[in-house]
Order: sequence, then structure tokens, then C-alpha cells
Amino acid sequence: MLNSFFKRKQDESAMRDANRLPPGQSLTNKFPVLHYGPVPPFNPAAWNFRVWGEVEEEKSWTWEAFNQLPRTSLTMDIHCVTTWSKFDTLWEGVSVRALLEAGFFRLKPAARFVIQHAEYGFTANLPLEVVLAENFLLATHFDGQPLTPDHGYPLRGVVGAIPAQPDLKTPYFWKGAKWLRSLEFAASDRPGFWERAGYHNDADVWKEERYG
Ligand SMILES: Nc1nc2c(c(=O)[nH]1)N[C@H]1C(S)=C(S)[C@@H](COP(=O)(O)O)O[C@H]1N2
Ligand SMILES: [Mo]
Repeated sequence: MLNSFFKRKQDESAMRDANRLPPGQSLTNKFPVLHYGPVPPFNPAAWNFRVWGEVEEEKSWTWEAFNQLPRTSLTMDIHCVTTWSKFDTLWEGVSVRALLEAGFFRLKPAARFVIQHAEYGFTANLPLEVVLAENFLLATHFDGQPLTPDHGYPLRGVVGAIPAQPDLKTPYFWKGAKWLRSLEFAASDRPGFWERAGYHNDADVWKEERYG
């Protein structure tokens, strides 16, 4: 117990020295669960995932079709606004940029922001360039396993830091919606659920943009 405390503090110092610990954060080896409201049920026969808004043509995938899309693995450090950081987390799923590059859908020139829409009306907003960057993924798996219901099964947005690419903009982890059902591409920005509740719209972990 005491040993694991000192081990954690040692690991935390190492991350700080490597410039991987943002201001005001501490290292956790757990994976806390945080969300508003209940965990929604998943019915694979009724589920779909849609892209809409400033797109040339709306697209929708069933769960079966979604699982046929090209897949990407990604290792990132994730930083929660409640001050925990978890390092080298492994995610697997679908990259929005890869979908666009492979022509699965096309954006209209007006698209500049992305609103993630999740079950029960939850939303999270990000600039388009963040969603198209390498550190944003539509994730189905964490650490080699399907997401657990608490962490967003079957699909969630995830965003974090890639240590080798320090120039990528890194928002806090709340900018990834669990139980994701659609991406709305928008010409103008609209605050999401937590942003309306007082969280910072940009949420840059290095600038410690926690509250608006
Ligand atoms: N659908 C939904 N997604 C959500 C939230 C939520 O309330 N509902 N909360 C966000 C917040 S505040 C955080 S910190 C992360 C937590 O993800 P985790 O429970 O997997 O750690 O989910 C984000 N995604
Ligand atoms: Mo959060």
C-alpha cells in the first residue's frame, strides 16, 4: 500500500521530468469513471452511427457496418479536468481523418466545428482540426478489450496527448463523448454539455483551461 504510494509518486515525477504531466494534474493507475446520468443500454440491432451537418451527403452505419471500417490503434496520455492523468493508454477504433481520406464521407467547405452527440442528448464540441488530428479517435476498445459499459461501450470519442507529438492540441478528456451516436459537422461552434455547465470551451490541458 505504502510502497505503491511511493511508486506512484516516483512515476509521477518521471512524467513531470519528461514534460508529460500538465500543470495541476497527478498520475493515477486506476481508470476512474465520470459522467452525468445513467449508463445507456446497447441494442446492436437498433444502434447506428451517423455523420451529418456540413457534409456532402449524410452517412449512417449499423453496428455491423461500423465494425468493417478501417481501424487505427493509438497510445495516448489522457488528462481529466478533475486532475487525474493516465499515461500510455491504448485505444483502438476508427479515425475520422482516415474515414475522410478513404472517401467514406466528404465535408462541405463550411465545416469548421464538430459536435459529438451521445445517448440521452449529451454533447461535446471541438474544432474540426482537433477531431481530424491523430490524437482523436472514435474508440471501440481500450487496452485490447471492448470498452466497458461505464467507459462508453460500444463507442466513444477519445482525445489525449501523444508524447512524441507535443504540438498537437490536447484538450481534457471530457471532450470525448461516451456512448457516441453521431458527429455533427458545423459551420459555427456551440458549447456542449459540460461547456454549458461552466467548463472551458477550449480546454487545453497545458494552459490549464479547466473552467470558462
Ligand atoms: N455521454 C457522456 N460522455 C462523457 C461524459 C458524460 O457525462 N456523458 N462526461 C465526460 C467527462 S466529464 C469525462 S472526465 C470523461 C470520463 O470518461 P471515463 O468515465 O471513461 O473516465 O467522459 C466524458 N464523456
Ligand atoms: Mo470530467
